[in-house]
Amino acid sequence: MNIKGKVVLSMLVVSTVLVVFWEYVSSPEGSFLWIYHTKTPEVGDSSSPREWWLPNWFNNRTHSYREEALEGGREKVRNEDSSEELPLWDWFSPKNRPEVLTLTPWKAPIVWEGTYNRARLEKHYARQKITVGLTVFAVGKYIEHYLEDFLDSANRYFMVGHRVIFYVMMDDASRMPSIHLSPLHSLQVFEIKSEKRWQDISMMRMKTIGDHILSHIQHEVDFLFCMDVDQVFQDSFGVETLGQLVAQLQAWWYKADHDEFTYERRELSAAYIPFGQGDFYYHAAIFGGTPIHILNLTRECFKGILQDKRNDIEAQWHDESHLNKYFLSNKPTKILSPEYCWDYHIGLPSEIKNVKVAWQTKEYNLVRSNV
Ligand code: 5GW
Ligand code: MN
Repeated sequence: MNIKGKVVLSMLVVSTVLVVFWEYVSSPEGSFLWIYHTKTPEVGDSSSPREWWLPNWFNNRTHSYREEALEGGREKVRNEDSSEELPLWDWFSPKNRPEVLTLTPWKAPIVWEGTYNRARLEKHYARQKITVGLTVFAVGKYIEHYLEDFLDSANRYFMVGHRVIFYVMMDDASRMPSIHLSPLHSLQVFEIKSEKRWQDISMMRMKTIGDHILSHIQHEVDFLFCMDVDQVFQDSFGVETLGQLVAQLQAWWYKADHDEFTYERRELSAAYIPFGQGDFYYHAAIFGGTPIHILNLTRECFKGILQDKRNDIEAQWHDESHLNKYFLSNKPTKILSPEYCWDYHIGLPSEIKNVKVAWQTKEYNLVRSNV
C-alpha cells in the first residue's frame, strides 16, 4: 500500500472511531442499551447491567426475558420520566404523624394520612402526564362476588385525574360486569385459564402479571399496581402512593414484632425467612411500582414458587410468603400505611385516620368451592 492509501485508511479508522464515540456520548437515553441500564436503579437481579450489555450489543440481540422488557422504546422514555421523583422534603411531612412510624430504617417513607402534600405531587405528576395501570384477577365465583364493587370504587377513587388502565384477568370474560368508567379510565379484559387449586389461582398471578408486563403493559403505563379483588376503595388512592417499588403493610401485623410475623419458617422453602430477620409483614393484596420493578418482583416470586413445587413444599401464605421474601432483599422504596388496606374487623384504632381501601368480608363458604 502506498503512502496515500495508508493516509486514507487511517483517516477512515479515525473517523469511524469518532462517529462511534459521538453516538455514544450524545445518545440521550439508550440507543446504547447500557446507558439506559446504568440509569435504572438496581432491582436486585443477580445479573447486573454491566454483566450483560456487552454480549447483547455484539450478539445482535439474542432474545432474553430481561432484555425484551427493556427494549420497548416507550418504556425507556417512560421510565426516565417517572424516575424524576419529587424530593422527599418537597411533599412528605412525617412530623404530622408523630405517633406512628413514618420512615423505614433504610429511609423509605411510610405514607400515612396527613404526611403527604397531595397538591404538590399532583402538580408534579400532571406535568409528566403519567398513566397508571392496575391489575386485578377474578376467577370463578370471585367474579360475581367482588369484581363490580372493586372496579366501580376504583373508578371513583384510584388516581382520579390521571390516565388509568384497568387490566382485568378473568377465566370467563363473558361474565364481565358492565362498568361505567370516567373518561381518563380505560379497561382491558384478558381471559386466563383457571387453576384447579385456589392456592394456584393466587400464585399464578405472579406469572400472568409478568407475562403481561412483557407483552404490553411496559409500553402502556408509567406505574403499575396489582391488587386483590376482594376489597373496595373508600377514599382517594392517589399519586402519593406512586414509587419505584411500593409495598403495603398488612393491617393485622403492623404493630407486631418481626419474630411474630407469619413468614415462611421452613428452611426448605424458597420463601424462608429465619427468626431474627425481616422488616415488616407486607400484604400481597396491594403492591406496585414501575413496570420494570414489578416484572422483576413477579419473576423472582414465581421462580420461588416453582422451586417450592419441585421440592414438594408450599409456602404457608403462598404468593404472600414469596413476596415478603422478595421485599426482604429488595427493599421497597415506599410503604403504604394500613389505612391503604384496612380490615374493619380489627376495629378502628385512632391512628387509622382515613381508610382508602377496605377488605370485603370473606364469605369463604360461598366463594371457595374449589379448595
Ligand atoms: C378462591 C378460594 C380460596 C382462595 C382464593 C380463591 C380465589 C382467588 C378465587 O376463587 N378466585 C380469584 O379470583 N382469586 C383471586 O386471588 C382474587 O383476585 C383474590 O383477591 C386473590 C387472592 O385470593 P383471596 O383474596 O381469597 O386471598 P386472601 O389472602 O385475601 O384471603
Ligand atoms: Mn384478598
